[in-house]
Amino acid sequence: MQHHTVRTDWSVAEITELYHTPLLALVARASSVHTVHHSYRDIQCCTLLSVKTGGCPEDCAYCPQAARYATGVDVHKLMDVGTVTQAAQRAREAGSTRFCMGAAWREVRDNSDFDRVLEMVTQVRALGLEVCCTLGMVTADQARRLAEAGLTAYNHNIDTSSSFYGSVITTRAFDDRIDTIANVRAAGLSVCSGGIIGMGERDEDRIGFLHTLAGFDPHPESVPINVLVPVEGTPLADSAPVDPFDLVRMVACARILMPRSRVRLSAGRLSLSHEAQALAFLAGANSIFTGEKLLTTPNPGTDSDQDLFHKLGIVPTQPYSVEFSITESAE
Ligand code: SAM
Ligand code: DTB
Ligand code: SF4
Repeated sequence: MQHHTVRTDWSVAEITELYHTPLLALVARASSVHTVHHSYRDIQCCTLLSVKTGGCPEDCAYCPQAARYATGVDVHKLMDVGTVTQAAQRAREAGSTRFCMGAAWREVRDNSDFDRVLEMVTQVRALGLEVCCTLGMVTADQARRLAEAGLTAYNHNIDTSSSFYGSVITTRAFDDRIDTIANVRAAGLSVCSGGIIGMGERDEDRIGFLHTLAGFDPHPESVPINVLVPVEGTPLADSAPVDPFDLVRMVACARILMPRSRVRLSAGRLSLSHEAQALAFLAGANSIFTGEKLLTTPNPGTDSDQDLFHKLGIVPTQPYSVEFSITESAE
């Protein structure tokens, strides 16, 4: 049956047709794919921590942490291991099963800071959490060392289509991102890669973005779909707000194209009503970032999310059972 097939050979024409499907029919199809591979009760809660903040040499037009934009972000050198493990412990107590550490680096360097991140990875993993890092570009050897330290997944977003990429970032190329993702995969790590909508991209760019992701073999296990959080001082500060239905459309397409992946409703949830988030869950989103803050920008707090889960009858993935969450049978 079509729904059981995981394909990596989707054509641009097929994805274009999918993308332009009337929304309710698209959501209905995504929902039927979702229930084959996942359970609606299972939404993974993840916690982000910026372990090294601001001062980044890159020019990503959306990013509050790029040194060249005056965004008022508090620049902070790499945190101590103890501070990070305490934050991970609190995240676990608050119900998170995955802890994601972000650093505002262009790339990882083989220095004492990297050694410290490796130690953070080992200690957070020892708490029984999935551990993800997003540290910029990595070599094959660095990815291997992260895997040896106990890392579960590495996040490296392609962000948008290859053709729109240069309008958003000029200090590195789309293919650099692809190379890092290949290094991560070669190290046996789980891949987390997605992107952002609301940066002025056209439908064709969203389709191209989905086409690149759906063409990875295997697909990224984790696909974050971010809605741009416009930050004062960045070139994209005055971007037009995203229509929540566009987010739902992207989630539904991601779910249909990459049936087994965890699709993460990531940045931008503050601009979404509970109803819009419910529709995104119906369309196949099955993870959120919880807690008051993403990396540097605000996020709905625990009260709001617990209220949302309660209203929808969602039981977040339980701590300590994370190994089983992806294979859990459908309802
Ligand atoms: N420096 C590393 C890198 O670029 O890969 C890791 C950190 S970076 C902040 C991680 C991701 O956050 C980016 O790839 C981007 O997709 C997302 N992001 C950053 N700023 C954002 C914003 N204002 N709104 C939505 N997503 C954002
Ligand atoms: C991802 O795709 N979104 C998260 C995570 N991966 C690292 C980061 C969102 C950051 C939003 C802007 C900020 O808070 O600085
Ligand atoms: Fe630096 Fe990452 Fe922000 Fe780009 S997205 S400016 S690489 S921290």
